[in-house]
Amino acid sequence: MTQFDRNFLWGSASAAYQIEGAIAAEGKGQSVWDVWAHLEGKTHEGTNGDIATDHYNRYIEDVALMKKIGLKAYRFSISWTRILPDGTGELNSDGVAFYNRLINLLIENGIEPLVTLYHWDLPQTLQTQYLGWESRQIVHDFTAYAKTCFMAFGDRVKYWIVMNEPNIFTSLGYIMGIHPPGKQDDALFLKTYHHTVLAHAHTVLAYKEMGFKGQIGSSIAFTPAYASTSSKEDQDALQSYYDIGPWWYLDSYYKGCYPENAVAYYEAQNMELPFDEGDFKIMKTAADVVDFIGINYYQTAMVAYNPIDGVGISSFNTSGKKGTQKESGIPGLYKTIKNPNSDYTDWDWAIDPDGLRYGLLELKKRYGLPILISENGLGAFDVINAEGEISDDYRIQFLSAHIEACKEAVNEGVDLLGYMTWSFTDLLSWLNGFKKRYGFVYIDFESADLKRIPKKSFYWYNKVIETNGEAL
Ligand code: BGP
Repeated sequence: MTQFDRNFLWGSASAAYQIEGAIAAEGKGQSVWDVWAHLEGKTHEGTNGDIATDHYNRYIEDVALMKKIGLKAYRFSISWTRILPDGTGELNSDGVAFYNRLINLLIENGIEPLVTLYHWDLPQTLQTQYLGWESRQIVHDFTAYAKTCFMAFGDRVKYWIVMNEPNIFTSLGYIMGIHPPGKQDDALFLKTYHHTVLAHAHTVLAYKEMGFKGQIGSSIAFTPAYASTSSKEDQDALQSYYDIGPWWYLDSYYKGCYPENAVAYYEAQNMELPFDEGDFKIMKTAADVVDFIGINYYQTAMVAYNPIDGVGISSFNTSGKKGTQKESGIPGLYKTIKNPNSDYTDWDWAIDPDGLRYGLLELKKRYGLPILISENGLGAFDVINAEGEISDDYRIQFLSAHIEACKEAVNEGVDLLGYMTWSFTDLLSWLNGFKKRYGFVYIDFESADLKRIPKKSFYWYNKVIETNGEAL
C-alpha cells in the first residue's frame, strides 16, 4: 500500500462566522450573516453566530486541544469585517492583531495555518452600497482585501484558499433564496458566480505578482454523481448535471472557461450571460498558475432524467428527520433521487466513501492538479452518556472509510496535499443550528462556559495522525 507523503497535511477546518462569536468586538463591522441570522425565520430555530463557540475569546484553549490531537494543519477563515469593518478603507488593527496571535500560536505549536479568505461573511456595507456580489465592483474590493491579508499574514501563511464553496453561497443566496441576500433569480446566480470566478482569478494573480511562494487555490463543494440507470435518458441527465453543476463550477476556476453544453443551454433559455472574452483571458491566466484544487466532499448524488413537467429545486432537510429530503432538479434535464445502494445521514446526505475516490480520480483526469480535501465529515446528533463521554463510533467509521478512499486514490496516482475534517470543535451549522455536530471536540452549548469535551473520535484521529494514516 502507498504511504501518505511525510508532509501530508492532516487537519481540520472551520469558518469564522461558525466559531468566532464576538461579532461586534474590537471594531469588527457587520457582515451579511450578522444581519441575516437575526431576520425572522431565516435560520434553524433562530440560531445565530453572535456567540457561536466563542473561539475569538477561547482560541488559546482551542489551539491547545489542536496540539493535543496532533493536528499538522488547521484551516480557518478570516472574517473580512474584522480586518476592514466596511469592506474597504481603514484597517482595524485589533482584527489584524487577533489573526496574528492565532497564526503565531498555531506555528509555535507546529500546526500549519491554511487560511480561507472568504467563507461567506460579506461586509454588510458592500451589500448595502452596491448589492455585493451582484456588482463588478466586488472584484476590485475583494482583491484589495485579499492583498491586505497577504501583506499582513503572507510571511507566515503558506496555504491560501481564496473562496469557500462559491457554488453553494451563490446558489443558496440567488436560486434557492435561503442564504443572504435571499433572492431567487437564475440570471443573478450566473452573474454572482461569475464575479466569484473573477475575484478568485485576480486574487491568484495578485498573490503571484506580489512574489509570494506559498500555494493558492479555492474550494468548491464537489458532489460527484452516478446515473440511476444505463438508459440514454439517464446518461444524458448525468451529463447535464455535470455540465451545469460540477464542471461549471470547476472549469471556470481551473480551466478558465465554462462548459460549452451548459453555455448553449443557457443561451437557449435566453438567459443573459455575464462574461466576455476579456474575462476568459484573466480566468485562463489564473488557471495556468493556480496551485491546487480544494474540494469539500460530503456525498454523491444519484441522477435521473427529469421530464419537462418534473420537479424543480427543493430545499434541504434541515430538521435531521431522515427520509424527509425531496427529489430536486431542473425540469427537462435532470433530478437527484435517492440512491437505493447508499446509506444516509439523518440529514439525508448519502454516505459514500468510494464516491470520494471516484471523484478524486475524475478531477485528476480533468484538471491534472494537486488536490486538497478542505472539508469532509459527518454531521450527527451526538449525545453525552452518563459518564460524560461521547462515543461517536459512527463518525470514526465514516472518517476511517473516507481516509481509506483517499489512500486508494493516492495509489491510483492522485496528488493529494492533505485532508481537513469538518470540523475540529462542534460549531454552528448555517441552516441546521447547533444540533448538527461535526467536531472531534464536543461543545456543551447549554453550559455558560461552553465546555469543550474531546469525543472518542478525538483519540482515534490522534492515532491516525501519529501513524500517518496507518491506524484507521
Ligand atoms: C460546507 C460549508 C461549511 C459547513 C459544512 C457542513 O458547505 O463550507 O461551512 O457548514 O458544509 O454543512 P452543514 O452545516 O450544512 O451540515
